[in-house]
Amino acid sequence: MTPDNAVAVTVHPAWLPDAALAPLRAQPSAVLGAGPCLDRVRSELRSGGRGPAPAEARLVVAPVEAVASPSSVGLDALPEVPAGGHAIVRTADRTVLLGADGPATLRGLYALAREEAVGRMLGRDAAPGTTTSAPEQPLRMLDHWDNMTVHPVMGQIERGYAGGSIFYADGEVRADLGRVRDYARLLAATGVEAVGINNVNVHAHEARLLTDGLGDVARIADVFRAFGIRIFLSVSFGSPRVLGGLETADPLDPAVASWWASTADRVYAAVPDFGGFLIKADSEGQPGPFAYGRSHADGANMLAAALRPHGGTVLWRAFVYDHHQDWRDRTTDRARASYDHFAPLDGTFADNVVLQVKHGPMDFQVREPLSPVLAAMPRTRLAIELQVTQEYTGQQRHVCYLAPAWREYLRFPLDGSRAVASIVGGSGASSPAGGVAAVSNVGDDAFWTGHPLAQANLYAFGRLAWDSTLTAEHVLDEWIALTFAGAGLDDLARIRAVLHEVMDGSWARYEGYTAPLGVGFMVDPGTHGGPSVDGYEYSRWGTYHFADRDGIGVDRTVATGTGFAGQFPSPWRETYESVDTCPDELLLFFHHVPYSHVLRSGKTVIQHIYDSRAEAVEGLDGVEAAWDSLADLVGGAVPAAFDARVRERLEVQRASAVEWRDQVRSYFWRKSGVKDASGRVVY
Ligand code: GCW
Repeated sequence: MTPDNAVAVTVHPAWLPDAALAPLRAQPSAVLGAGPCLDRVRSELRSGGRGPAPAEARLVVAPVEAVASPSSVGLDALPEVPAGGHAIVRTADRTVLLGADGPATLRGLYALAREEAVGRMLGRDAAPGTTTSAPEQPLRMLDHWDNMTVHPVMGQIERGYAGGSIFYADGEVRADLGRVRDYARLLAATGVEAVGINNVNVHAHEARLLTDGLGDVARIADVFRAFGIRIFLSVSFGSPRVLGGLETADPLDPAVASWWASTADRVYAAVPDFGGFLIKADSEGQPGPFAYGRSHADGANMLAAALRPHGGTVLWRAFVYDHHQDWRDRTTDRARASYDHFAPLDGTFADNVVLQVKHGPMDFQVREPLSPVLAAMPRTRLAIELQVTQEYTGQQRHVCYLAPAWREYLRFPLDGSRAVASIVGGSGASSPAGGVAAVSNVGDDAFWTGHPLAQANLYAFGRLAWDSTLTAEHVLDEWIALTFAGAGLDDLARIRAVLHEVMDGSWARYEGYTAPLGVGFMVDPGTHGGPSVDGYEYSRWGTYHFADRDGIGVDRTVATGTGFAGQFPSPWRETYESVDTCPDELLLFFHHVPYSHVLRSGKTVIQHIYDSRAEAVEGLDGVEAAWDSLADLVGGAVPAAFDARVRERLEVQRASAVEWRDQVRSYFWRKSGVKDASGRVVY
C-alpha cells in the first residue's frame, strides 16, 4: 500500500504524522459503508478488508445509514448522530464511531485520533459513554488568494508568506496534485468543508478557470471530494465581457443572466458538487454592478439564480470601500463603508447568497472592533471572514497565534445578546445560517506555512469554525498533541510547556510592539510589512492615524466625528462613543485624544505607547529562552529542520520587533516632545 505521504517525504506532516493515527491503526477495526470518504477512512486505518466482523471489532467506523441494527455493531442502541457531525460510543471493549454521512464519518475519524492524542498527552483515558459533536457553522471555508502565474507585485499568492501555490505552477493547474491531497487531508482533520481555489482579485488568466479551465478545476475537485470538501471558484463580475464576448456585464441584462446560467450549467456538468462562486465586486478595482447603476443585491441575486438549479451558493464579499480617498477629507471614513453599502440591502438577497464580511470594518488589523455589518443584517445569511495568512500580523515571520483573537471575535455578543458565532451560524434566533471563511496561510513551503508555528493558526481556524467555545489554549494543546504525537511523554510535556509560553501570548505581544491602541496600519503600503508609521498617512486608501504634536487617533464618534460608532447596536454604540467607556485597546480607533489622556489602565496614552512597545520586545527574551530550552530534543522529538526554521524566524522577529519598538517610540517622542518616564533610551 502506498503511504499517504508518499509524495511528501520532505514535506512536514503537520498535525497528521503517522504517529497520530498509530493508536487507531493498532486496533482491529471494521469500516462500513461506501464512497470516497469511506475509502479514505479505510486507507487511514490501513484496513485492507481482512479485518474482524463489525460485531467483534475493537473499533467500528460507519456512516449511520450503513448500520443495519445496533447489534450489528455490537451495541444495544444506536446514538443520535447530529447533522454534519458524529457520535462516538465507548464501551468496555469497543469504540463505535458513527458519522452523519461519509464526510462527517471521516472528520469523526480524525476527531477520534485527536482525542487519543490529547488523552495521551494529558494522561487522561477516555471514559465509557457517548459523546457527540456537531459543527456550529454550516460553512467552514478557506479562501486561497492564489494566482496561476506569478504576479509582478504580489507574487504568486497575494499576501502569501509560504512560497508558491500548491495548486498552480507556470500558469497551469499542477499535474501532480499530491500536495493538494495532503492539504485536503489536513483540512478535513480540522473540520473545514469548503475551499476557494483562486484569488478574489481575478486576473485575466485565472478568469478562464471558469470556462476553458474546467477540466483542471474538476481534477482539483476530485482530490478534495475524497476528503468531504467542496470547492468554490472566485469569479470576475466582468466575466460575460471578458470571457463571453458580451458588451456588458449588467446584471439586469437578460443576455448576461443567460450567459451566467449556461456557464454555471457547464461548471456543474464538470463538477456536480461544486460549491459556488466567491466574488469581490466593486472593490479595489474589481468590476461590479455599480458600473451599471445596479445594487450589490442585483448583482448577487443574478449569480444566485444561475447557481440555484444546481444547489450552488454565491459568497459575495462585503469588502467594498472607496480606495481613492483624499487624506484632507475628514468626512469619508473607510470604516463606515461596508455598513453604508450593505445594511440597507438587508432582506433583499436571495437565500443562496451569503454575504462574507471581514471581521473588522477596516482590513484584518491586529486590533479592530467587530464589523457592525454583522449585527445589522438579520435577514441575510452572513459569513465572518478571518485572515489566517498573517498579512498584518507578522507575515509568518513573527509568531502570532491568532486563536485568541478569533475566539474573541466569535464569542463577542455583538447584537447585545448573541455571540457573533451564533449570528453567522444562524442558531438561537431567526437569522439564516452562513458561517466562517478565512484566507489560507498555506503555500508550497515544506512546512506549509513558512513559520512552522503558523501551522497552529490553520489548525485553529478549522477547530474554532467547528466550535467557537473551545479555548485557544485547548486548541493549541490539540495541535501540539497531534503534531508531536511521536514524542515520548516526558518530552511531550516539555514541548507543550514551551509552546504555550511561546504562543499563548503572542498575539498580545505582536500588538504590543506594533500600532498602538487600535489605531492600525503603520505599515508599508506595498508589502504591508512594518514599521512605517506614516506609511499610509497621506495615501488614498483611507487608513490614517492623524498623529500631531498634541495627540493621535481617529474621531469616529457620532457627536464630533465620522459617526461610525453609531453603526453599532446598543450597548456598543454608547460604549465606543464615550472616551470614558471605550476599551483602551480600541481607544484610538474611535477617538482622537491628547497624549496626556489617561487610559483606564491608569497610564497616559504616550506612556502606554512607550512602555508597551518596550515590554513587548522584552517579552521576546522569554520566548527565545523557552525555545532554546528544547535544544536537547532537536533531532529527536523536535525535528532538526523544524527547529532550524523556528530559530531563523525568531531572529527575524526580534530584529523586526526592535525596529517597530524604536521607530514607534522615537516617532511619538519627536511628535509630542513628552519624555519617556521609564528612562529607557529613545533614539
Ligand atoms: O487586505 C487586503 C489585501 C489585498 C486583498 C484585499 C481583499 C485580495 O491587502 O491584497 O486583495 O484585502 O481582501 O480583497
